[in-house]
Amino acid sequence: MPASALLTVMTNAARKAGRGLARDFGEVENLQVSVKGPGDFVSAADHKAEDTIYAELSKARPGYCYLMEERGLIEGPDKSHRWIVDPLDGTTNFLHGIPLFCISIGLERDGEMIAGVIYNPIMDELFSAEKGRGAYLNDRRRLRVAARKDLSNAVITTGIPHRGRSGHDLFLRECPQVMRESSGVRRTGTAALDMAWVAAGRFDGYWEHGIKAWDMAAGVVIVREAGGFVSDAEGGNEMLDKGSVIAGNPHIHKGLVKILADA
Ligand code: LIP
Repeated sequence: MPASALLTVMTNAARKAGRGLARDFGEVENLQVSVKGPGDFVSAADHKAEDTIYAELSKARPGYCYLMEERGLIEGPDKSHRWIVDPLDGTTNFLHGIPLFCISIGLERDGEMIAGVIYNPIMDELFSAEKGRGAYLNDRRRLRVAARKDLSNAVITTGIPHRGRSGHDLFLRECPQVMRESSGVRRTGTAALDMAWVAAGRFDGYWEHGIKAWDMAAGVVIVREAGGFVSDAEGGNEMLDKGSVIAGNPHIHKGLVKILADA
């Protein structure tokens, strides 16, 4: 299906910012061995990517509101549309020279996610979806969640809370349950890519607590358009407000909701 005008705008913004991030990532790999380290450089790269995305989106759709990782909330006259943007999801990976990071751009209309683009510039993989029009990889390949029905065959990805984050005890209760029931647990370090890879059928399911709306907004619509289910940790639809998410194909999603509730 040819990309709509909306997805073209989002894709162009993601690819343009992605070119900058890919260049900066090359530099970061060199900075690993410097005494100062790459910290300031990465934060500048993150801000630059956000500037690019903001400029592209506001040129194409003036008046929309924004929720961006670096700029926070920006009100516009059009209250029914809001861009939800993470210019660099997987910042810690990027900082350490690990090539797993992405740009995530979601569009919310009247409180519902209606379009999303997640772009990994290193693998040149762009995951996109618009409500009712399906989910695609690089505009060509239709995405479908995996068909596995049993948790026992499923590979599940998650996020592990680290220093300075809450939820350590909860994770230490939940993870053993999933370890016991599934065929493997993974941790990529980027929530947006976790969701894109669920949509692509690479992971069968994903759960995480304590993340932000911009980490998951685009992923919500991409997973759903690939035939998957997405909910908050209680099985409801308040992922963005609660900061918890469970995603997967309908069978695995159901299984995860149950075992995580018991944890
Ligand atoms: C990160 C997530 C990651 C999660 C981290 C963090 P950032 O986002 O995508 O998977 O576990 O806690 O929120 O900070 O790289 O944009």
